[in-house]
Amino acid sequence: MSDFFPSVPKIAYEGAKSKGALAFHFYNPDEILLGKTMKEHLRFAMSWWHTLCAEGSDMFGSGTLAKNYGQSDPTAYAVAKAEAGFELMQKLGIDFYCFHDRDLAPEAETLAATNARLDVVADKLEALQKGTDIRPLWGTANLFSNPRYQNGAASSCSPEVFAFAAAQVKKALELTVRLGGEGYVFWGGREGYETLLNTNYGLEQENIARLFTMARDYARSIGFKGLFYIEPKPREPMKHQYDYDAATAIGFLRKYGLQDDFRMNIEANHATLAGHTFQHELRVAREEGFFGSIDANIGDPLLGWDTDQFPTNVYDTALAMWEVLEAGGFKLGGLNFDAKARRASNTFEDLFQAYIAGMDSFALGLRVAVKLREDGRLADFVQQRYAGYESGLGAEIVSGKATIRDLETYALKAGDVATTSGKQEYLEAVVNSVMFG
Ligand code: XUL
Ligand code: CO
Repeated sequence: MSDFFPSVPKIAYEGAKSKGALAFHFYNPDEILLGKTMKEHLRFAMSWWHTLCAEGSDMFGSGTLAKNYGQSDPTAYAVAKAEAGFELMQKLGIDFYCFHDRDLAPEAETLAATNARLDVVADKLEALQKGTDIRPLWGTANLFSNPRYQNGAASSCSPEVFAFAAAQVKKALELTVRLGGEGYVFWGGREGYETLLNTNYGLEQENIARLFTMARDYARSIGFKGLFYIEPKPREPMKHQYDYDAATAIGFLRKYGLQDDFRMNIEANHATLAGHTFQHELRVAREEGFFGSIDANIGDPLLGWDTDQFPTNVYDTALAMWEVLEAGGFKLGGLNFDAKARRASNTFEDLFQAYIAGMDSFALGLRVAVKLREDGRLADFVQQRYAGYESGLGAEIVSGKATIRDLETYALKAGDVATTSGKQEYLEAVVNSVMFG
């Protein structure tokens, strides 16, 4: 193993009572819950971009933590970054990583030279993966940073730009397959519009579906067995992005016949930007049969932008893990920390502590979700609340037997209806009693 982070040991589980700052307090990877280890339930992944590339710059100032790994040559830097990534994952016991093509290696003068640089990094990644369980949770292509994508990628007004996007996706798919990746993500960073005055909305939507279809068909032809994901986000960088939220993206997939190959990658902060809770987005994905993967982070409800903070709110992680368990758990997806330490958390130790905080928070969320299921009060309440649809009038409505005339006859005779309490505060207290009892 490399030695980029000499002050950080392999992180061990020390339990809730330990005050160790570089230890897990709630994430005990081998502990069995509901028949699976915590590690199998949570399937944690490291994001290449925030973790290994981003140095903490913002629009008002430069980076606060240098991540050049002692290299200035772009290819040597890319290779050293891979070594640093593996050291970090192995110290944290993380088996998955997520990458954009551009995170693995910076762009060169031409597409051919860029691809050659990616091949060097892929050789290195293959060597590092050997003898470990580490592999990509998903790969993706960065179709938003280069100025050529200022009008969109697949949704660009220019077919030349569409061709460049397609070429990048093809190479990113090949890398994902070569490295044994289990998924491929489309986040439509610039797929949207700033003003409808210059936008052919219909053609842009169709062209996005064309790129997805080409990607699906090509990936299957080179042996990709994994899932594709759409990662919804309503805005930022575009004023309006087409994959606004899970419901919108699912409607799109069904319209274009992509529902068998694509699922949702739900990101907590994107839910906040859409005016939804994280749990809402997971519930929509689950109920529609599109639950897939999670980008684990948290936004700031007081701010209207994507702060990508490490998730530490256990109430949120508990309700998210409730949805994950109700969906039957992750199949090929997992929990990717699309999160960055705050700009003033400016040491590598902070980065490890950020991961520990995030992993422990999801471990706590899992533990609470398991207890909520065992407690049973929430599920029983919901079952009882809708029990009217199991017999009599309700069963006739659900089975389609009752006509609108029958229902009018019923209502005219009934006089009035009995109302039932939603009991929200009681249920919120139940969650608290399970969490802290
Ligand atoms: C941006 C975002 C992306 C995707 C992958 O908000 O979440 O990093 O996760 O392109
Ligand atoms: Co994301």
